[in-house]
Amino acid sequence: MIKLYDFLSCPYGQKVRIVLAEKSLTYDLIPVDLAQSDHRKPEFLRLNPFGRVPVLVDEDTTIYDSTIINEYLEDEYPEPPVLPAIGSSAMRSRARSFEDFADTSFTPQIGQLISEVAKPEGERDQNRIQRLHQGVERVLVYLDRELQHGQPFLAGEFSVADIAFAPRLFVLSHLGIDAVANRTNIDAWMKRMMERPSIRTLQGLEADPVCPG
Ligand SMILES: N[C@@H](CCC(=O)N[C@@H](CS)C(=O)NCC(=O)O)C(=O)O
Repeated sequence: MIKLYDFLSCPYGQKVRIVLAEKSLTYDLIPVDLAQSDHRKPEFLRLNPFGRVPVLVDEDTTIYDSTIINEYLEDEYPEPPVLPAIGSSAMRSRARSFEDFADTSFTPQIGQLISEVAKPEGERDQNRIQRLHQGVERVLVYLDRELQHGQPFLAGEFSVADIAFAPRLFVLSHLGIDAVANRTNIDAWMKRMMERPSIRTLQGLEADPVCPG
């Protein structure tokens, strides 16, 4: 039985949970409470010396980092795929580039915004909030342009590219950011994603300032 060590509002853990749902894989979810510093306990550090969720254990195999976990799941449980087909090298690298961009730029930027707006009003850095809003706006303009050629998802079929953006894309409205106004391609893309039961598992999850991602 697969075990997933995770913190529910972690966007990286959500990436893995979407892939597990896409592939109809059952697993035990083992909560790691970041607010209680569970991730700094020796038993967790034995699984991931960097002390971060998510971690996936499949029999004798222990893997950390959402991208690497999802690559493992794709290798081990290939159907249905979450990467463009082997042989479509350009499309596969496009999917991976979007995933990397979401993980290293989009997701952390929104994490910072969540932390900043969670502060008591008098302590918020309004200039920082404005800069972060502008950064998110630039990404949305870019994504809308990337989706303009009528393909259903960022790298053709639904893939890790879309999965990596989904966790933070669907909390933007809680931050007062309208991702879809005047962006018909993003609007259609988000609606297509919401048709998938795997993406609907994100519904009701709040953006948590404990999770820096
Ligand atoms: N690159 C990692 C990032 C994972 C990550 O940053 N997880 C956060 C929670 S959202 C964490 O565990 N933070 C605890 C810490 O850094 O102390 C991945 O994709 O899995």
